[in-house]
Amino acid sequence: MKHIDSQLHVRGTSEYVDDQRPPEGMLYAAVFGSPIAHGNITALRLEKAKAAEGVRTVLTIDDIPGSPVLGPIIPDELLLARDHVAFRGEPIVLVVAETRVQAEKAVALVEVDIDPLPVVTCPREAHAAADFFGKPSTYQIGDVDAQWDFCAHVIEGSCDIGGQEHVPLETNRARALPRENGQMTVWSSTQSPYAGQKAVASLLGIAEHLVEIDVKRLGGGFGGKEDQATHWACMAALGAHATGCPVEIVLRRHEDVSHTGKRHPYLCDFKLGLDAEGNLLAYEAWLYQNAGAFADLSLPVLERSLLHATNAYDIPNVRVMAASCKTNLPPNTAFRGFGGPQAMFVIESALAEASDQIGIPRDELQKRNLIETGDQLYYGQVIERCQMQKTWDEAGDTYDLDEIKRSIAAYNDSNFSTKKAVSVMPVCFGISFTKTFLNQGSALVHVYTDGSVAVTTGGIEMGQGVSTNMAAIAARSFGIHPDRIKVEATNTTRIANMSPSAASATSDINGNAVLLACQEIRESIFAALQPEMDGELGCEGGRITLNGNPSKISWEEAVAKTYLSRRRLSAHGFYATPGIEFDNEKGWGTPFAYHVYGTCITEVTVDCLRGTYKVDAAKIVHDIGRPINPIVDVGQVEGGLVQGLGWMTMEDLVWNDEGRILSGALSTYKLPDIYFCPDDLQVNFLEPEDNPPGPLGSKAVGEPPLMYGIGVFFAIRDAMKAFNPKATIPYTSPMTPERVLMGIHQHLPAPHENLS
Ligand code: LUZ
Ligand code: MOS
Repeated sequence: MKHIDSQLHVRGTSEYVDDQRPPEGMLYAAVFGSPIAHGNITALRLEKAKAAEGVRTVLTIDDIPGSPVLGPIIPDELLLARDHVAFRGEPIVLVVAETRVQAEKAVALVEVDIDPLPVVTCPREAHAAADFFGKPSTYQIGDVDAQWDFCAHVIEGSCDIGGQEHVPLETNRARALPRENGQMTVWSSTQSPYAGQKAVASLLGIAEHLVEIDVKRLGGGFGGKEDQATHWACMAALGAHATGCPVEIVLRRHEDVSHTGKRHPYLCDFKLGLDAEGNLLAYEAWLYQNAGAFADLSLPVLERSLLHATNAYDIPNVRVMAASCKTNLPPNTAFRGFGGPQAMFVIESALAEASDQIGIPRDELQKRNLIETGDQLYYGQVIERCQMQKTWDEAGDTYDLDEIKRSIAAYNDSNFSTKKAVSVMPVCFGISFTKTFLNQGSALVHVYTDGSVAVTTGGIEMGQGVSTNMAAIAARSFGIHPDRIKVEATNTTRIANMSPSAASATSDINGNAVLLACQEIRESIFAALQPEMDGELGCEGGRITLNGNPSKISWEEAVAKTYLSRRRLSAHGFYATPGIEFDNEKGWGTPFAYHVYGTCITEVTVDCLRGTYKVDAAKIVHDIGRPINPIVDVGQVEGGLVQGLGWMTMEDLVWNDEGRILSGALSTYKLPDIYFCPDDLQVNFLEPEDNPPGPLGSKAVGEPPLMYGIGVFFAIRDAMKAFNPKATIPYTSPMTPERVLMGIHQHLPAPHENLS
């Protein structure tokens, strides 16, 4: 079964927020953002903007009828700044005009005076000033301090990890339509319709049931629309409220980059203790998160970092300390992996450093310390059904790692200016929202009397294929062809209080809710048939089965009979993930329903004269449980990998000391494209095995593959060392070609010395 949107996408007929025919009289909004990163607003002059052609209204915080306050965890943000700005691009004024260009021209006429304040862009500086969101926290097990004396090797170092811009094809946008009795309908490109509903209601000072958020699909989210799509839904709703007309706002790429947050950059320190054989005894890490100007989701992101500090390794003594540091960058936010990737980069760096200093190959250190079933992680969870070693061994065997190493060694012996290297990257990623209460979801299933089916869930289709999965689940439950199922837009009037589509858990939570709803309808149908059909009933191949054998009754006949006997053909399913509990303060419990495992072998060639590189191969063995749809899953694995490769190599967010982004356009912020993708990209799944918490035994797939991309950093690093063994290469990402060149050519031997 293909992705159900694939035909629409290829033909360009899939509908997004601004593809619907504009309602009559629709106006367009644009935002004026702060021209500097930090300061106090002393004057705001709007006359010229108000007088500009086509302008209907120019709005400030004083025009907000309800509460201007936003913030999912800490209510510290204003939709429009009042007297203080904390990042460059922070929205101050909303202009509503008859066309988008008129609104943008009027924005350019807004005048503001701001008394500048000192700009902080470095989290260590914020840390020194104790300028935090929340308070720094520590998760630990064992006694790290008591271990160092017993370690044969104690390794220390630091990492400087770059952020990442989400770059969804569809930038942030929303369209709001005022309705009778003060009601507001908003079409929003959001991963979190309920967050949008709540925020619009509070902004307008009305009850939540008066606000309807509708989402057909997104052109990509990647976490960037988990919380920060809310702002644009609010902007559209504010404009619509003020004018009484429908209002749309669509950000241009450069606006999207400057008004919204990104993946968090982190600065980190690590200390790793090993015995003489390379067994890990103790690990300590300090994570300084660059949170940006407002809290947004930084604290839950930091929590996920705290829960992924040892990646796939069993370490008996662990202490991880983390602080969310306030800086004058746009508020950084959710991004595929949600803090996990940064923490994993740190432990992989520590292992690379240990390998350099001790002389044991990195993959030997990794393999020796992989987690196993029954190991207790440092936050209390005991690992069940561990597939870590299995994916590692299968990757090594399937792709013949030994042969790869031999041929790379031979290549490097006979080539001077280009060098090859291979890395192995294990991934262990926890599935569930770390805020336990978010692990709930609902589905509404209708069966019409012709046997066609409509499914609504709280899951957002953002390209990842959740709709395809929902259709497959309902189709399997009713034993009918998936083309009999329509997956409806996600809408807050059909599904209440939904969690964001995030944490890789969307198919799990919503798919289980679909199963429960379908089960209720099946029981209703079976009850209608039971008087005449005595035995075990089921649905398969478009028919009702009796004791496992096809009966004469088709699905359509059974549905018609159920209707005529006045039994239900609609049901609402509610699912809450069982068996999880976590004390966020103590950092102890069982936060995850399960973990996803996998191993990626990455091969690179580095041109050591130019600093450029090529990813020759990425070969993955991934644990997927019993897949609902292997095509969708392979797509997620490949996409996650490439997004991770981009994060580690070319996606370079550069800020100047004034907090201005210097790589804020696609001309300066380089994304991986089809040419950058590994020539040889292979994805194999482990032999299917039921994952009890997943719908139909499946496992979540959205985020874990991103972290396979981390392997490329260490492969490039090894190739650099093959060229210049004396190079000291810092654990600074992304590993751009410039960094490769600078790294290789430090400590280069003088020309008369023999390089080898
Ligand atoms: N969002 C969230 C997430 O609110 N909580 C999480 O634990 C999470 N994890 C990954 C991605 N988004
Ligand atoms: Mo996310 S990082 O919105 O799962």
